[in-house]
Amino acid sequence: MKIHSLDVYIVDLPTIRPHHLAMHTIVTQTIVIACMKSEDDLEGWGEVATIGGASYSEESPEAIKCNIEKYIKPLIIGKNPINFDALTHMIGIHVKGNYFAKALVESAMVDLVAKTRNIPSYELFGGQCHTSLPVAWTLASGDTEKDIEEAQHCLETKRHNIFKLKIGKGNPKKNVAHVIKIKEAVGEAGSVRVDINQAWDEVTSLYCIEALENGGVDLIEQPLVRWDNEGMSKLSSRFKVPIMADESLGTIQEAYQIAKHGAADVFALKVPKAGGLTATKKVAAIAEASGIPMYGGTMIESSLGTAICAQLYSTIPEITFGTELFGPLLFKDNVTANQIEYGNFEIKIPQGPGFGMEIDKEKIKHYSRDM
Ligand code: MUC
Ligand code: MG
Repeated sequence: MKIHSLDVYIVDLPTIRPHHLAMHTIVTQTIVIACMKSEDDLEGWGEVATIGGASYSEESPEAIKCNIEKYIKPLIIGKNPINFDALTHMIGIHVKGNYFAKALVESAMVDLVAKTRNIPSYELFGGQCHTSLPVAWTLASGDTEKDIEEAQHCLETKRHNIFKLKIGKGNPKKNVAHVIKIKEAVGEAGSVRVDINQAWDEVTSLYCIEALENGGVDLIEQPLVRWDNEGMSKLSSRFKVPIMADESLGTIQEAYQIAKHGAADVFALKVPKAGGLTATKKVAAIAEASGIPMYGGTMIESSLGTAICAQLYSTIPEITFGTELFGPLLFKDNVTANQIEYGNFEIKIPQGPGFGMEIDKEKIKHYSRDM
């Protein structure tokens, strides 16, 4: 089998409500989709999501599309996608960084190969350890009463009992009070966690994390700026509440440095941050070897990207902090004919062939745009 073509689409999907993060408010979520075809016209589809153009990470959707078309695509046309790890390694020699772009290309290769063999993609990564995984919901409406209502609705409908609050924007003390009110309302029925998205300094972190720990919060995600591993290690050893690395944890080299310096208690995996599915498994191996529990993160992917992450996370035994693969629930519309299933506080891992999602090409056409 040979790769015959590779097309990349920038797709803007509307969300059901504004989603507030430290660096950006999402009202339309931009995903990048790739369609890879073999010479006999079989298709493999991949997706990565970005947040707020280039405001969350260096790679904007436009940069992903442009760099794939100009630099990555010519390297792989005519090659056999079954060698996806070797091809990713070869791409890495010619293209530095660009991890989201590389992850997108690798996911399309994996989908194509798995579909050709009529197997789920997770069989190419050692097979399944989980058929479903716990799934968090992010309360990010920006309003305490609305967030409490949303959390109670999630508990009543058995949709989610893990809640993440984005508290990197605005006054830290007010945000901590907002979180503690939500924890009081949810009580023992739910786990409340916070994501600061790098917005605090060490001094702010010291008093805020103490208050959050005393208020019953279960997990503190990325309080400090991504390069401050020294600060993250101090916080990890000072507090009982676990500190999780998200933006500071991307590549396997970063994973090794964090593990070596104790710069996090938990790893937030995300397939695009690492540069693909194979690289994410390698990050997971570093966590496993270091005794660090894992969490299945999201960049807020649509149904296709969620299936990609869910299938990969399903092959990792130590996802003990659950996942946050709620993306499709935040979108008003999706790009697949079938949908991701949720229930009993979990996401059901889609079955194959490939990532198990049937692409709705009309939807892609409808929501896609030029650069
Ligand atoms: C992040 O930083 O974790 C994931 C969930 C969410 O609400 O935002 C993203 C990004
Ligand atoms: Mg995060």
